[in-house]
Amino acid sequence: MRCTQIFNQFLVLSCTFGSAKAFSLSSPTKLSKQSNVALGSSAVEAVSNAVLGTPATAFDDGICPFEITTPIYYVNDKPHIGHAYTSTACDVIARFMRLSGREVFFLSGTDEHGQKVEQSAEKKGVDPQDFVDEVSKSFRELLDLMNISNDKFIRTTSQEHKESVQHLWKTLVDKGFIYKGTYSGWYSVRDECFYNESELVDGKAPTGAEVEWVAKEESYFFKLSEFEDKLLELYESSPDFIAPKSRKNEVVSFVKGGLRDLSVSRTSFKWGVPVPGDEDHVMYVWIDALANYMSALGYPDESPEGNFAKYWPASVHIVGKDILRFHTVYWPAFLMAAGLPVPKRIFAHGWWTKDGEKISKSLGNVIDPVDLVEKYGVDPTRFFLMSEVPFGNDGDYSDSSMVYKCNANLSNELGNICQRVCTLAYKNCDNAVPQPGDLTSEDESLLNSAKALREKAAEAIANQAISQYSQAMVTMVKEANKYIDVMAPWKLNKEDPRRMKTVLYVLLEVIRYSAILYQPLIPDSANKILDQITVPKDERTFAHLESSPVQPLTPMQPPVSVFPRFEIPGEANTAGKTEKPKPKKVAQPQVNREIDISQLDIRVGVITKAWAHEEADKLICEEIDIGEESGPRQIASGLRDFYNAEDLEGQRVLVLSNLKSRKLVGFPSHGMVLCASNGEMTEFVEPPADAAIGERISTEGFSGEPASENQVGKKKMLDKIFPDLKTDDDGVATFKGVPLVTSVGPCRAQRGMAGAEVA
Ligand code: ME8
Repeated sequence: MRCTQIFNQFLVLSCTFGSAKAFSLSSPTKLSKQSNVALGSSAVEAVSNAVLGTPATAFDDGICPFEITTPIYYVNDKPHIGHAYTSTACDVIARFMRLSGREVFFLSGTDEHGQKVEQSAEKKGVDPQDFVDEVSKSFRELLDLMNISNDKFIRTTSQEHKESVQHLWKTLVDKGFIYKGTYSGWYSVRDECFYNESELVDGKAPTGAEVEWVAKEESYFFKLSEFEDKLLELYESSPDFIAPKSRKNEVVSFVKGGLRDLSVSRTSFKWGVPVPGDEDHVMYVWIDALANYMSALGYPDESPEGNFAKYWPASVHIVGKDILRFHTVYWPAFLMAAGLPVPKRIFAHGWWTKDGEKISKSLGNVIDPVDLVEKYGVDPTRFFLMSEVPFGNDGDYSDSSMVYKCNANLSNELGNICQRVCTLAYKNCDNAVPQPGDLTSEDESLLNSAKALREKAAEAIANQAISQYSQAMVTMVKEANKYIDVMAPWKLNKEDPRRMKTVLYVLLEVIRYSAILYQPLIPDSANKILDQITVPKDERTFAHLESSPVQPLTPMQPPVSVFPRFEIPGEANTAGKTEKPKPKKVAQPQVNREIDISQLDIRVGVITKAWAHEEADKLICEEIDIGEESGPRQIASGLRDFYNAEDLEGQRVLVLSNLKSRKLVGFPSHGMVLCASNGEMTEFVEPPADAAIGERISTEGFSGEPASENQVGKKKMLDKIFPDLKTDDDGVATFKGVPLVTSVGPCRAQRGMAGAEVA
């Protein structure tokens, strides 16, 4: 009721103020139409740019300037999926923070010194500087490719960085934390890490890397042993310093196990930052590398107008779990020793494997992000990496999980709803955003879910729970898809065009909320959607969610498809399709073709209306949307003993569509709904919830165009095909034992009825 009133008020105001710049659907925030109108246009702008911030946490007040960093990557080899992963995760958080109105410094870069890099250059017979110049470029290209919005790319071979790290070194010397001694012990070049004898496993580093014995070498030491208690105190007083929480114990027990002073310089190779005043030594690569987080901000320039004063301490360093120790033990110890604040949080994410195996060159299973982007595009790759596993957990890459995820959540859900809504609005509302009427409780409920989305997403991002943010987005779009199935605006066009316009307007608003909030994850696609629904480019921040609704009567462009649908690995039926598949009406010649399920045209459908047949007591009459331009089909099914007609609206079904229309007790029925029956019970065979309406069902090994309606009847195809259609032990519908599938998974009897006949 309240919403309806405000909507009416909006309509009045839109007459008075022409474009009706801003209105609020029962907005709980201060950014309402009334306040904007009263404030005048410059104030409106100020309100739109207001800092919303993100939810305050124990480690971040939610409004201060925000430094986020990737690890700086070694340039011993070209980038792989792991580097794309960390960079994308940081990018999602950085973009989210910026859209929330926060000032962000997002840093990435390359770690170019050390023995590992020196050896790689030697192997190639190239001068180390030329070598690092070349490889560092490939990391910058990776960031461009993945659409990463970093504010700076730091290279540790740059002069500014070298001077900065030398200043840090001198500070540590001045404060009495560095002394000269001799070192002997185990060192792993691959890990660039010293190991105690007790840490070795079968003569190797605990990571599996080879180790070498460093015999009595002059070295500078950092007094790490003095920081045992201070570090434990830090972990105690800042319980959120190490995340996820499950990682904290391993760090605490490492520190409790006793810290020995750390060798921080080497004389046996040259590729590093020279130790000030003792140029026979180069600094240990980790002291050099960790300092990048401050050198990029201009450290040691601590002037109030500089970036160091503004952004340090960093809000969060995102790192792989392999380098947690360096970031949670050595780094805070160096900083405490130098009298500098420690970063607020270190988040260690998990590790990607491929088909269950560690990714490594020797196994030949390295995943090249360039290949992924070529095959799937930037946004689907970003979406998959960010949503497949909770951030912090390990993940396994396979092409099929990539395809299933992107087909389900992007193409079939987000892409599908945008295209359906934009097409309907464009075609039926004079190529423009429709003018809405009064809202119903269903409209309000959907709009309220959209309004609640920012808070949910922001809560997740504030805690680096990136997959939770993605899940909140996916859930919103699913809800919108349910709403459109139930509201069936395509039907309202004839029956109640005013209501159709309201439904489409509500959907456009929900798409606007979703696309604005989707920008951090899939920036290009989200902006394509916003272009289509006519959202001005300067009204796409989170402050505009409440202040700048879609403007009725704004001209729209002809809709275009945003997400491709990918072929399931090993199948060829849906390759490269970018549009919702449409049932084919024209049949192919059937010369000498064996009769099998491929001659049937089985489509994913949704029941949009159902009622009991007035005369036949077994029949339910249905209208079923199978994605046809002409609108839903009418079909009658003998289901009254098993279902109530009034419960069936929104039910997803499989429709056998290439059957001739025939009258069933006077009702023209065009097609058949597939069900599983065991003689006693009958239940629908359902497509996966994420399958696109109109998608054709396929069965591996049985491919081909469907037969014409005539041929299906004349050749009695159903009699030949139905005996081989059964559900398996899991209730999955099969033909000759091969599952009936959509691009997002198999079709199953509703309650899992096993061994049943399907017809
Ligand atoms: O460690 N799965 O650089 P690096 C997920 N230079 N993430 C992965 C991954 C995988 N299979 N492989 C790599 C270094 N990563 C140092 C860092 S920071 C001051 C110095 C990601 O090239 C992950 O984030 O080995 C890991 O921490 C980072 O790449 C390491 O990159």
